[in-house]
Amino acid sequence: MPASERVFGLFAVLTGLLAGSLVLSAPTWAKTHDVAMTAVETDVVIEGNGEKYAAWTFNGTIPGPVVRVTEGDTINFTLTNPATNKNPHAMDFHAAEIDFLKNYRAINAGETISFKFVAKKPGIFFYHCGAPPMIQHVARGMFGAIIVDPKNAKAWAKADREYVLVQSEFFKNPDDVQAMFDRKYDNVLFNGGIFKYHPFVTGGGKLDAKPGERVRIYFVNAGPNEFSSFHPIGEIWDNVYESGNPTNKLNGVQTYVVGPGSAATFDVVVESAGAYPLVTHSLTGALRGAIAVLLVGPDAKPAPLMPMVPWVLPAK
Ligand SMILES: [Cu+2]
Repeated sequence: MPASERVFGLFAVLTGLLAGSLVLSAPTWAKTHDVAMTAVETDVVIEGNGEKYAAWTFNGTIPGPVVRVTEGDTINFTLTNPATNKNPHAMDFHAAEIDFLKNYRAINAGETISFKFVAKKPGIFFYHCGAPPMIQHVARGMFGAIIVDPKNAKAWAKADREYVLVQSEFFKNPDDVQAMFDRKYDNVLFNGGIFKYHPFVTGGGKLDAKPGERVRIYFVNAGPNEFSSFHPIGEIWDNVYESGNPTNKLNGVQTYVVGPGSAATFDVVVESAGAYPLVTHSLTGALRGAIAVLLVGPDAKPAPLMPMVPWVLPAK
C-alpha cells in the first residue's frame, strides 16, 4: 500500500473513532440500572411492641429500598401498581431532571409506568409517591432514598461506615388527611419506626460504629411537613454536605436543618467509645420517636445501610 493511502487509512480510522465518540450519549464509565418497584398497600411494624400500621409503601417497607448509583449513570425505572391495590400511586425521584407531568403521573391499580433518567448530580436525594393527596401518600410511607455516589470517589474523605436515615411524621389514623394538613402528627420516625434505634425501648436496636471511624449518615427528611434539626448528642458533625454533594461542604456543624423533601450527608468521626444519640433537636420530634443511638465500641460489626428495615421482631 502506498504511503499516501496508509496515511489516508489512518485518517479515516481516526475520523471514525472521533465520530463514534461524539455520538456516544453517555460517558464510557457510566452504567445503566434497571430499577423496578411495586406499590404495596400492606401492614408494617412501626413500633417495638409489634404495633402495626396500614401503610402504603414501595416494595412493602418504610422506607422503600435504597437505590444506589454513580453520578452519570442511567436509571430505567418501572413502577407497578398491582391490581390488588385500592389506590393510584406514582414515583417522583428528586435525583432526576425530567418532565414531571409525563413521568411522575399517578397510575391506577393494575397499571405500570416506566421512565428513564440520568443521575447527573451526586448526592443523597428523596424519592416519594406523588399521587393525590400527596400528603397522605407520603405520610403513609411511600418514600425512600437514592444515593448518587460522586464519579470521583476522591471528591471527599472515604467513609468507614455508612447509614441511611429517613425521618418522617407518623399519623396514627392513616385515613385522617385533615390531621396531616393540620400537622397533628403523633410520632416522628427514623426509618419507619418509633425509637427504632433506641436500645432502651422494647424491640429497639442501635446503630453501630467503632471509635475513630468516619461514620457517614445519608439523611433524608420525608416530612410531609416538619423540619428536622439533625444533631449528634455528644459529638459535632465533622462535615455536612448539603444535598450530599461533596462540593457543598460545611465544617464543624452542631445541628443542620433539613427541610421536608430535602436531604444532606453528615460525617462524624467518633472520637471515643460511648453512646451518641442522633436526634432531630426539634424536641417534640425527638421525644416522640426520632432518636437513633449510635453505639460506639471496639466490637462493632458491619451493618447494612438501613438496619432493621423491615422491622422484624423476635418471636415471643
Ligand atoms: Cu402512593
